[in-house]
Amino acid sequence: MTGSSRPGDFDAVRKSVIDLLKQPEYDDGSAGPVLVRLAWHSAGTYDAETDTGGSNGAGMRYESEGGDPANAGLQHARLFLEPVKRQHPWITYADLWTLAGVTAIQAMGGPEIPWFPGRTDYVDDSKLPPRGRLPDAAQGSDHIRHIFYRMGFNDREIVALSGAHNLGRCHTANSGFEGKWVNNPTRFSNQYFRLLISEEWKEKTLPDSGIVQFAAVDPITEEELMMLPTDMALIHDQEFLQWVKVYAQDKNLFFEDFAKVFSKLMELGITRDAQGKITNSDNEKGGYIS
Ligand code: ZEM
Repeated sequence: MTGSSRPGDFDAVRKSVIDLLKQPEYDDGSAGPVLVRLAWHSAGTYDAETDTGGSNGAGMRYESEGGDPANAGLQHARLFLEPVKRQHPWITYADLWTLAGVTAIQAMGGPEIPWFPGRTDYVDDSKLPPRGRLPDAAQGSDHIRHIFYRMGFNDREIVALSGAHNLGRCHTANSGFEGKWVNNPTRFSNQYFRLLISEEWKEKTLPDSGIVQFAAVDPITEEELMMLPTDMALIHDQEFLQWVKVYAQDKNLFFEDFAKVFSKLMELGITRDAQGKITNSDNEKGGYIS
């Protein structure tokens, strides 16, 4: 493990995150996908209308948010990051979780994502998000729009963000769904979009739970791959479908759009002054002060 660092040395933190990505005993051998999911769930509670939720505050450390069934499994991601926090105690959890997400994406072959520091770990009780703000995979395009419009995203941005399902897998114990979307789930690419269009996805009811997902056999590896009902909504909805087609054909545009929209996701609920300092959180109550 690399040595400790001076406050504000975010490159040292990035390096520590990269050092922990390889986890031969865990899932597909990488902590990367679950770190990306942690970053997304930390931010995806945002509601633009009431200006509540978002990554600032790292509220998932507490039961009210951490115990939301939607966040099942993310304790693994938080535990992976504990040694990094111990090594760089000056970084806030809210910065660490978001920085780990963007670092993991790039290390897995994805785009470089603009990331800005300054989140605090102060939880403002009046800004705590209620449960139920994260998407439900069993639903369709109306629900997807309801959830992501609430955060301030448009249809193109929704499809770009969904491309994160190139990474990782579903675990029966966490969500009830099972399997991976692509055959190389620790490599960031646009394969998810290509498979959505190219394969014939068949409804599949999981025998023990009765949960419905979609399945196809990968033509090359002959492995079974999966899609969630919400993933299928992206090809059944004509507005979404046009972006799925674009990203399936143009990996560079997908990477460009994904970098922008993931950066926007990490910044939800945060306002900054011209120097980049966060102006709407209470820095006195914990957090990194330069
Ligand atoms: Zn996911 N996601 N997600 N997602 N997600 C899972 C896993 C991962 C939805 C969803 O219900 C699920 C986005 C959008 C949406 C990742 C990133 C991003 C799982 C499986 C489910 C059920 C969890 C499990 O069982 O462990 C729904 C309904 C979404 C929108 C409609 C967005 C946006 C993401 C990032 C930008 C990632 C990386 C994973 C894989 C996690 C892992 O542990 O491998």
